[in-house]
Parts: sequence; C-alpha cells; structure tokens
Amino acid sequence: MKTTFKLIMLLLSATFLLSSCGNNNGKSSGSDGALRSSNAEKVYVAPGEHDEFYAFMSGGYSGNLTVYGLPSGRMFKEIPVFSQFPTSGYGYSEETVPMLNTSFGFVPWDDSHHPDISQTNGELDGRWIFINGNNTPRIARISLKTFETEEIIEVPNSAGNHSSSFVTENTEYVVAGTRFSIPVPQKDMPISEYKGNFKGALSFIKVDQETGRMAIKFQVLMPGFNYDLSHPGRNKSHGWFFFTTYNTEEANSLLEVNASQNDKDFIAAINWKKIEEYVNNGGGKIMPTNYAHNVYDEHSHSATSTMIKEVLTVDPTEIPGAVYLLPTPKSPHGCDVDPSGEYIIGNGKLSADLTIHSFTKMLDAIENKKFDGDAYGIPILNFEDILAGTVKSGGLGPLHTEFDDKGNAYTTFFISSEVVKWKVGTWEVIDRKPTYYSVGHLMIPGGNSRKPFGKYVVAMNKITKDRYLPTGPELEHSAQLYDITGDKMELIYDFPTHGEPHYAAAIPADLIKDNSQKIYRLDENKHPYAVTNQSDAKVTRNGNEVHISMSMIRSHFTPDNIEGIKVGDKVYFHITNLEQDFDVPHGFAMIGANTSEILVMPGQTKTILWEPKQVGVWPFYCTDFCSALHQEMQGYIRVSPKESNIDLSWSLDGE
Ligand code: RUQ
Ligand code: CUA
Repeated sequence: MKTTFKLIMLLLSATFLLSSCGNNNGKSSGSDGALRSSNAEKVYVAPGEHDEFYAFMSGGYSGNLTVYGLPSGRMFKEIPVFSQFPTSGYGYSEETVPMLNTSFGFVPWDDSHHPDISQTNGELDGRWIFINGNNTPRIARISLKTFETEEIIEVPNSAGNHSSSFVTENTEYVVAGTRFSIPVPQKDMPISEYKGNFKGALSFIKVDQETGRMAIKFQVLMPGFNYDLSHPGRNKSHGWFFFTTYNTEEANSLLEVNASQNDKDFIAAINWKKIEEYVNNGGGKIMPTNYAHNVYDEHSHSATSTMIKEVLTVDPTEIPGAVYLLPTPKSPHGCDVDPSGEYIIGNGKLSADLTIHSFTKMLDAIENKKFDGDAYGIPILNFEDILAGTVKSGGLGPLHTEFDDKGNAYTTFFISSEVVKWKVGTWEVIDRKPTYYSVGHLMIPGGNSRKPFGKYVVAMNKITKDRYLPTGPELEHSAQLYDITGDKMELIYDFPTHGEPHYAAAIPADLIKDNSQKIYRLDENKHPYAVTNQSDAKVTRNGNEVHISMSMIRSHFTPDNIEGIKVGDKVYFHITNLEQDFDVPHGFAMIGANTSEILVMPGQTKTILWEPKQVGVWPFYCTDFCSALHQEMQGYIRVSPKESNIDLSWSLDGE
C-alpha cells in the first residue's frame, strides 16, 4: 500500500515537473523538425485544394464531434451530437428536441469521448461514425453522408459509458461498456456494500446493415470493476472483444490509492460470437428497464423518441468459454489490437512497460486450462502463458497505442509526455518524440482497423500552455501532427482543437467526399408542415397555438407580414427553405425568442417555438448572409393583447 502510494505521488510530481518546465519547449523543437521549412510544404494545402483525410475529434465536455482536415488542421464543422447547438438550432428546434430525450428526461449536454468509423471486412467504409455520451450513457450514430446525428440510443444499467463506442469488423455491433459499476438493477443500498454486489454491464448494440439502426442485443453483466476502454478483435481474433479494467480491487472511495493496490488488473476477453449464439438459442434473461431510443428521419426532417422497457442480460458464468480475464499491469487505459488481430495491448498507465498479449497463446491457454484462479467464476488466464512480449520503453504512463501499415506501433506516454514508436513482434523501441504537452490519445487514420493509413499520427495533448497566443485562463487543447512515413517521426504541425478531444478517428477523404449530400430534395420532404411551393404558405390557429407554415428563398420569407398573434400564444414557425442549390442555407431569428435561431438547409423544414410576451410589432430576419439582398430578408409580426379579436392574416407584398 505504501509503495503504491509513493509511486503515485512520484508519477504526479513528474507530471507537474514536465508541465511546468515545458514553458520553453516551444522553442526547443528545432531538432524535431518543427522549424524545418520543408515541413511547411507537408501541411500546406493551397487555397482551393482539399485535404487528404477527414479527422473526427471528440469534443469531450462540448458533447459534440468536430471535423478537421489533415494535414492542414483546418476545422470544417462541429457536428452537434449530445449538446444543444444554437448555431443550427439542434436540440432547440421542435424536430431535434426528441434527440436529447433520455430516461432522465431532456438532457441537453454530455461528455463525448471516443468516435469510431464503421467498417466492412475490417476496413473503414465511410458510412457512419459512432460516438459515446459518457455521462448519461448513450451511443450516437452520425451519417457520413449528411454529417448529421441520425440516432441516439441510451444504454441502461450503465454509468460513465466509457469503454465505448467501438465497432466490430463488419459493424455487426457497436459496443458500449460501463466505466462505473453500479447496482443492477439500480436500488437503494449502502455504498460500502459495493464489493461483490455491483455489476459492470458491457452492451452489444446490433447495427442494421441497411439503415444503420441500433438495437441493444444483449448486455454481459460482469464483475463490479471499472471498464475503461475496449477494442474489437480483427482478422484471426474477429468474434472477440477486449476491455481494459481497473479498480479490480472494487474500492468505493479514494480510488487514486485504493484502486491502485493490485499489481495487475485485467483485460476482459469476450467471445461475443459465442454469446450471440447463446442468446439466439434463447439464452439470457430479460430484465425490465427503461431507456430512450431516438431516431432522426432525413425525409420528415424530424426525430422521434421511443422508450424501451426491457433489455436482455447474460450472466457470463453461465456460458462456458465466453469470457476470460487476461492479467495486465497496472490500471490499464487503452486496449488496442494490432491490424493482424494477434496482439492485444494493455497500456498500463501506472506502469513503465507495455504488456502485449498473444491471441494465439490466449486460445492455447484456454484450451489447456492454464488458469490462475478466477474472479467471480470467470477464469483468469495465467499471465506468463499468454504474454507475447513487453516493450521496455523507459517512458512513463503508457496510455494508448495505434498502428501503421508497416508493422510499427505508436504509444503515447502521458507522464513522460512523448510518443514512442516500436516494432510489433520484436518490441524494440525505434524512435521517440516529445509532445507539447501531456499527450492523452493519439490517432492514425484507420488505426483501429485492419488497414491503417500510416502517413500521419495526431497526438491529442491535454495541456496547451504556451503553444498559441494566450486567450486568458481557458485555452483550447492542442493537437500535434507527426509525419510517420520515415523511420523517425517528424513533428510537422500544431493546431488547436475544440472542447477536449479524448480520442479521434480519421479516414481518407476519397471514401467520403463524393458521397457527401449537397441538398435535401424538396420533392422528398415529408415534413407535415413543409411548404414546397410558396403559394401554400399559411397560418392556422388552434386555441392559443399558432402554426406558421412559412417558406424562404432568396431573398424573402412567405409570408413576411403576419397579424392576429396575441400575447400568450405559442407560435410555431415551421420554415421550409425552398432553395435547391448547394450551400444556400437561410437562417431565422425572432426577437425575444427563448429558444434559438435556426439554420435551415436547402429543401429542409425546421420548427422553432416563439412565445410573444409583449404587445407591438416585432421583426424577424434571416441570419445567414444568403445574397446581396440578405439584409432585405426580413418581416414583421403584429402582437396584440391577449383579449383582442383581430383576425389572423398574413401576406407578402400585400397579397
Ligand atoms: S479517454 S484521455 Cu483516455 Cu475517454 Cu479521455
Ligand atoms: Cu436568407 Cu439571408
């Protein structure tokens, strides 16, 4: 106990040391190539030219997902996922409010962590990207055709949905594992009775190959450890999924000490194919629960939220051969599998070395029962019998490993603030480069697949300090781009990132860009209040609810004068953008609106609620500079007292 505590203190002080002496590091990178002028060419994307890769970075506490180009580091878009986004009206417009519905009610934010791109045969296919909501456990699916969030499913029996949202080789499943173990089902009980009584749910969410629709197929109820990160098996290990665990001590207080006692935690190896077969044959137990499934329809431009009342759970001890525990030193974080599927890497963040397990040896150890006891009935494999090797890097705090296409691996070391390149199979260290500062995760395009594109590595750093002009106490995080085409890595670029990118995924632009949607077709618009022809614009009243079906086109609204609205009304503006040209959105802003503005894409209909509070004549206008006459794109609403009997009327140019 004492030694562990000392080790932690040592590691912590090392972090402080690095971050504080880091202040002159910005200038010391000359030998690392940051100042070499030829590097400028490597990241320079000339005006009008396109980047080679799309990079998707999680937003962390922003709850969203940001899209960048590589190598330029230019940010293209923030995709709203778990958080309200007044820029477009996501989470405010009537159509998108259901996207943020949960069993806890409307939750308009989250902490988004780990994006992963869909795969076919273990290769990136550019259909969808998934990301987890960490706080209120959810998984989102985003279309890479529209770059919009299409679906969010809540994950019951889960808390701190962290070992998520990684996909299997053919996107059969997107997997979500709980970080915190909890009582399952939830109940009122003393916290001190955690040990032996809480459970960790690992959820396997089936993805429909045509539509992408998600449905929880089963949850594996594991012992009450913390499940940190996960990766699918691939190639020969396809059919398995691997999860790092920590707090195998099952401590419920002062985890920084009490969850660092065991010399080894585990990687949990789950044979999901076996469990799938088991549940397909009627295995498992249906448990009553309550969780939201929210789906956005591209044609009605509207989301619906459905509450689901049960989930299928499985007890891993009842399925022989389904789950094993691989001892792994010391509170591992990243759980990574190399492109061949043979090596499973546990990045023990409190250790110096990196432990690599062999999948072949794992199967052999299972076959020959080389066990070292069990945990709650789950066999623990004997460490020596499954060990493939160790990378003795001399770094501190290994966190996450990705791979290139030449048999090399790249590991971040948080405490020693560096990226270490090593050879898969010989475990020798080839190169190491500092990061500025305190790198968390790293990303190689396709790094979590059979086919990585080993041209760049992006390091996502936790601490920015002096890398950019100061912006007060709050700074954006910093990413660093390394060229990894040579033997030695070369730092070639720094760029700020939005929120806190915990993780990222990138894909060659060619796999997405030609499929990217340009407009929504008006003739496919199925929104109940769509106005596809401006002569159909109208205003209707139902009690104190007023529905305005309005259209917009360069550069007017139809109607643009409305009378007969009263204080106390609930006014719904249903606005259709009649444009059918790429990149001609119009916006809509109403004075005193307690919601947000909305941005309406060509062919789309969106609705915003306005509750007029004051008598008068109030203007609205277009918020997106859409033409030379954009400033003319405006209108008026007359608001009369509650008891007035002025009839509803609307017009455009007196008609
Ligand atoms: S992740 S660094 Cu390691 Cu969810 Cu944050
Ligand atoms: Cu429409 Cu500005």
